[in-house]
Order: sequence, then C-alpha cells, then structure tokens
Amino acid sequence: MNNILLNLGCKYPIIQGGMANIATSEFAAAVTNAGALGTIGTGGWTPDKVETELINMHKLVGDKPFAVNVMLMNPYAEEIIDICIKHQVKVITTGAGNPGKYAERIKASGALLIPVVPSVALAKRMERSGVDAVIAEGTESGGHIGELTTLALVPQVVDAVSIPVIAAGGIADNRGYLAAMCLGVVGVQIGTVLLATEECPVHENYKQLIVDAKDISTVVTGRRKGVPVRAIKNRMTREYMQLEMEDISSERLEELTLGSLSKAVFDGNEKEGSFMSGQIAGMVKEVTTIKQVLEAMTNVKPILDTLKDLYE
Ligand code: TUI
Repeated sequence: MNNILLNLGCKYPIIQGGMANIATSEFAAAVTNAGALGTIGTGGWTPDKVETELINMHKLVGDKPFAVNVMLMNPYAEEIIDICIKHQVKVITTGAGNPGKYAERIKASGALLIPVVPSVALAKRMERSGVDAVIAEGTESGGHIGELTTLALVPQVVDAVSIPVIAAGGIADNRGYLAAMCLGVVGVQIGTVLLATEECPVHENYKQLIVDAKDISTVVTGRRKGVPVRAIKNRMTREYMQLEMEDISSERLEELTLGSLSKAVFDGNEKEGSFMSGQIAGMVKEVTTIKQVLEAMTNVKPILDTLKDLYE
C-alpha cells in the first residue's frame, strides 16, 4: 500500500502531536519505538535545546522514523528548521502558522514537510507551496486551535487537495480512528490520549486531570483576544477569560499565560497551570501505555464486523 506514513517504516499510520514542553526526545522515541511516528515538539525551546534533543533522539531510535514539530510562533522557528536540516531530520511538521517561506529549503534537504492546517484555504495554499501532506486539525484538539470541527474540516480538505491528508482533533480510540479513515485520510495525529500514558513526562497531576475530565471539562481561552487555546477549565482559564471580557491589554494577558504551560507540565500547579487538552479527555479513563493506546486504536476489526452485519 502506498501510504506516506507506512512508507516511512511506521507500523501504524499514526503521528504523535507536537505537544510543546511535553514531547521530549525520550517521549517521542517511546512513541516511535511503539510503532507510530514519534514527534519532538520544539515549541518554547531554543535552537541549542533542539540540537541536544535531536542528538539524543538519534541514539534512542537509530534508523526508525521520527518527526520534529516546529511551532511557527516560536521566535527561533527559522533557526530550529536549520538545525533539523543539519541533523537530516526526515519529517518536519509545523503548527501555528504558514511555513510557506521555509518550504523550498526544507524540500531541498530531502525532508518531508507536513504542516497543520485549520482550513481549506490554507491547505490549498500549502499544496501550492509543495508540501508533502497536510494535517487537518479540528477545534476539538488541545492547545492552539482553529474554528472548524474535525468532521466538517477533514472531508472538505480531502476534496480540495491532491496530496495526502492526516486527521487530527478528537481521536482517542478505534471508533475515532476508523471514522477519520472513512473521511479519506491516510492516517491520524493524536495528542491528548497520549498524555495519560506511563511514558508521558508530564506531572502526575496533569495525567489525573485528564483521567478525571468529562466531556465539558475543556474551554477555549483567547478567542476574543490573543491566541485561541483549549485547556482544562481551572482558575487560570477563568481568570484569563474574565480579563478578556474586561478588554484588558494583551500585555497583561501575556503576563498571565507566561509560563503557565510549564507550571502545568512540570509543577502540576492545578490553579495557575495551562493544562492544554482536547475535548476527548472525557474518554480517557485510566493511565495506560503508548503500546496499549496504539493497539486499541488500530483494533478496528470488531467495528468492521458489526458494520458488515448491518450492511451485507
Ligand atoms: O499548533 C498547534 N497547537 C499548539 S501550539 C501550542 S504552544 C502555544 N502556547 C501558547 C500559546 C499558543 C501556542 C500549543 N498547541 N496546533 C496546530 C495548529 N496550527 N492549530 C492551528 C494552527 C494554525 C493556525 C493558523 C496553522 C496555520 C495558521 O495559519 C495562519 C496563517 O498564517 O495563515
């Protein structure tokens, strides 16, 4: 089968999301070694830190495939791309912006370029820039998000471009995985469901918040001012939204968000942390392992058998 993710040597057509401050080389290597495409998340990192992690990654996975996610709002994005090229990274995913101006350089290095897109317009623009595939990410996702839901966005992107499409946002189990594949994608990207794994390096409080979450536990801050970010509802998100309503300056909002992701990831500070999470946190019932997540997600035979009974 000609599939851009399986051709890389992955056992499963599943990418781990960029997850800034969380997706270290250790975590990404655990994902790659479990058979999916592990991704080093470089949002919030300096080029030096990225280089150290890349050297470690090569040690941990050898020839197995992995990606680096470049968060384009990172002021060091361009230098980080140069480091990736220097270290012959084979897959670069991007988020939070348009990587068009780097496309030529990345393609010349031989790497695959796979940007996250929140709309059909950006998907088409990216196709014209020569990218290899796009990740169509729905608003169900955690972290920085667009407006459209996965179910609405993905088939519209699939119809609009000729390059492979990968679905992201709201995928937690075999039902979501198979549903996404039915929309015409070649694979899926997952993040939230991997937070509650033994291998994930986030603070225990973060994992517990995901396990305890219900369907309506996440909110989006920054829709009025700043950057839309989905996270678990807590004191931090309430204060942020209150300030947004009061037409407060963006600077003060930045003060509030400053370091809030690290407060969540490293300190497990339940009041002041930004516990970025997708809407599927309500489906996550326990902390498992990456292997269990991937095996459960790709176990689609029981669903196909039920469908066959219904329609044959
Ligand atoms: O990037 C993400 N998710 C993220 S990045 C992140 S780190 C962060 N921390 C604090 C504030 C903001 C971010 C946490 N989660 N997902 C991919 C994604 N990309 N979602 C939306 C987009 C996007 C948005 C606009 C991609 C392109 C785009 O283009 C606008 C343009 O330039 O045309």
